[in-house]
Amino acid sequence: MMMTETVSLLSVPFGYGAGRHGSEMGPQAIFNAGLMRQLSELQIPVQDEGPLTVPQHYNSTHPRLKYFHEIIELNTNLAAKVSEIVARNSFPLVLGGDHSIAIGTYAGLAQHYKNLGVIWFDAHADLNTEDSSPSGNIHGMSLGVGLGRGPDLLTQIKGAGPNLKPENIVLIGTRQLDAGEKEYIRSSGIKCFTMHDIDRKGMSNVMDEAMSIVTRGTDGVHLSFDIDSLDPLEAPGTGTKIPGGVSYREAHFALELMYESRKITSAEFVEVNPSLDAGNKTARLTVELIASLLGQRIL
Ligand code: Z70
Ligand code: MN
Ligand code: MN
Ligand code: MN
Repeated sequence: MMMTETVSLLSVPFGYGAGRHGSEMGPQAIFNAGLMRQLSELQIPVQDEGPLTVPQHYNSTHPRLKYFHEIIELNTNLAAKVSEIVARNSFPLVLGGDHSIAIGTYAGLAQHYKNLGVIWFDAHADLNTEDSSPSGNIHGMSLGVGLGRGPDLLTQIKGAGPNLKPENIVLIGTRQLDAGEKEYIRSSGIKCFTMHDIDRKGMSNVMDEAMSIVTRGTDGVHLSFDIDSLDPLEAPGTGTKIPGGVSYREAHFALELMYESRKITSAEFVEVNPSLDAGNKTARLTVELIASLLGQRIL
């Protein structure tokens, strides 16, 4: 939380963009893990916006894009809500839900920020198109939509047009890319800090470079944090566990650096799936990570 006073918590209990069920229970798990207590310890004024109303399952289907219509409806509503939060100068903190909800979040942000920087913490790049997707799961396409990939999605979700610019985006924690995504990253110039880069440079240097990219010529910085960026040993409660991820300490450090920068203007935490968790470990971790972003210090 950096430029505004109040944090607006927006729960999005929606999981149709993921390949497995359960991420729709993420917000409840994060609340159960003590989110409100943590925020009150930090003495941050919080406005609980309550859970966003999510669409019923439609009968109509799209041949390639799973739950296409539900995702359009959800993200249209989410964009309106996020825009309203920014309009009253509050900091939007969106709790997913699967990563397809990023479409609605940045669609709402785009109504206020003309040059949004985006930090995308994720094992994946979420840059697939209808054609390059191996799964048809829209959470694997959500960053691409903001860049003008996936024309169907684009035209139908208000505000979700090609509002993001490749030079304003950094990926961090990447370790599983599909062929079409690799090609797009190389040709578009999106900065991608893979696990290899984190090992080689250290998280401190990676974050320095990342912050300088997302703040250059931008008017806001959104953090989109997929919990599967962490190593599955730390965060087992997520739908796609990819070994070799960001460590507990690296993640906390990165979020502390983002707090110190005072540049982050919105955030979302997604892909917590309590039905796959060990107890509520991953949700508790998410609460602690949110606390680091919002200024919690050891001393
Ligand atoms: C793969 C796809 C993905 C999250 C899985 C996986 C995408 N690239 N994203 N889990 N969060 O199906 O497009
Ligand atoms: Mn605490
Ligand atoms: Mn993701
Ligand atoms: Mn992911």
